[in-house]
Amino acid sequence: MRTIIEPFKIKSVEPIRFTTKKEREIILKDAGYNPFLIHSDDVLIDLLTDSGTSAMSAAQWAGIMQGDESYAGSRSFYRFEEAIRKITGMKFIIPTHQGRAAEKILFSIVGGKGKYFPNNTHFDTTRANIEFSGAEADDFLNEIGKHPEIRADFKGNMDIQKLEKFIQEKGKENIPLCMITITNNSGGGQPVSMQNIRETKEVCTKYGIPLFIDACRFAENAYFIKTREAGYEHKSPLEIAKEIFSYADGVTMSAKKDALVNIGGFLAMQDERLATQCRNLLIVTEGFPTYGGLAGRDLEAVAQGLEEVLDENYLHYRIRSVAYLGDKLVAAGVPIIEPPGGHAIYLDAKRFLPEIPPHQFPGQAIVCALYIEGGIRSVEIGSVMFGKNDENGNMISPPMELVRLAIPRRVYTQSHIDYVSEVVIETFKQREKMRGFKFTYEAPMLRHFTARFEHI
Ligand code: PLI
Repeated sequence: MRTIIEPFKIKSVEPIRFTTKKEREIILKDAGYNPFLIHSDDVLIDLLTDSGTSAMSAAQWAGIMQGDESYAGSRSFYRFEEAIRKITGMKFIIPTHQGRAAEKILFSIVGGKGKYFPNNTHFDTTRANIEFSGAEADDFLNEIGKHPEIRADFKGNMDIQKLEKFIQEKGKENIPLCMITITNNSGGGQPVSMQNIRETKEVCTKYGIPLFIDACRFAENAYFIKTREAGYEHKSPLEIAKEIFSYADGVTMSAKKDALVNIGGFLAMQDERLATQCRNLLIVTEGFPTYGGLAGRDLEAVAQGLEEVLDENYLHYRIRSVAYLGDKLVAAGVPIIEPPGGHAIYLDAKRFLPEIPPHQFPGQAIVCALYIEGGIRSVEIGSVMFGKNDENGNMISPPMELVRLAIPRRVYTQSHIDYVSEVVIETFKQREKMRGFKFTYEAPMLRHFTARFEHI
């Protein structure tokens, strides 16, 4: 088979700045060993996130020029609405400035004390918005999804039995909606099968609970269904996406992922009463319902991006280029979540650094080592991000300790990725030298963004 090439030419380039190892040691120390606090000019390859970091196409930039900046009734809004409706079939489409703004509006209305929200795995902002409302966020990831070393096709699937048991225990009247996140970002960017989405919907229907899809990476999920689930191999990504959303009563989406833009999001639903409540809150917090926190030009770029992301050549390249990095690391013995996910490679910090216990943040130790070794910025998804303290101040760790290498869309070439694999492999070889960390500052919520650390 021939090399799978980037399905685009590069028209505009942005230089990256090289630093020395000595310089990076100082930079990282000054940032309290938290790469979120580093100046991006000091990063060589930025794999912190795939969110808002995509390269836009010439057609998207052309759309930027054509944006209609009218306060009300903008032409760009109607294009945005049509593009989302074509894929999701939702009746009510509400633009927001990013995904968490959609979550904030939704959970301010349906959340509150005594309410429960199940999901395969809540992303951190979703969990935070639910908890901020006073409600409880609960994860029901299928058992196989919790074992990084096991290769399976759909490790993002919901545990349907546990979900149903939970609904019976808590009472359907206390569960305003159920969510499913595609792909499952916090569990390794792993896809959810169509069958599992259908079964989740069946359980929801049985108890009269609406199903909302967190659709950040819906196109990548659709492509996994096409290549891994029987009966979908001849369907287009658009046809598959339409079927996915046919099981949903609502959608939240950060357009910063699979809409290939740098800012944007939306909330969409079939229920008019809920949509009216959401729009009323939108006016207070985001803006008028035909722009909702975005400029007309942003709405154009989202509409165009949603078309481009469903292109099969693009998705083939996208999924393969992430797997390319994963395959190189596995061949060198580096422990990762297998198989590679859709938008990122997740290093398994528990197996990478078995000597460093979760409360000493092995993931953070790897994140820091990758930066010093090669100027690569990654993010810990483990006890720093999701750890909680019990009443005695002891940390309760999440099931996995991971380091995410998120691949921005259409940004890095194969040689950048070759470089990344070399740095990760070198870091793995030197793992005996790595030490754990402790907090010197931690915020009460979403602590990973602003935390500061020192070496143990
Ligand atoms: O970053 P926002 O507010 O546009 O979107 C929040 C959000 C919601 N759901 C999921 C599954 C996400 O992955 C997500 C944002 N993800 C980020 C920022 C990431 O780095 O993965």
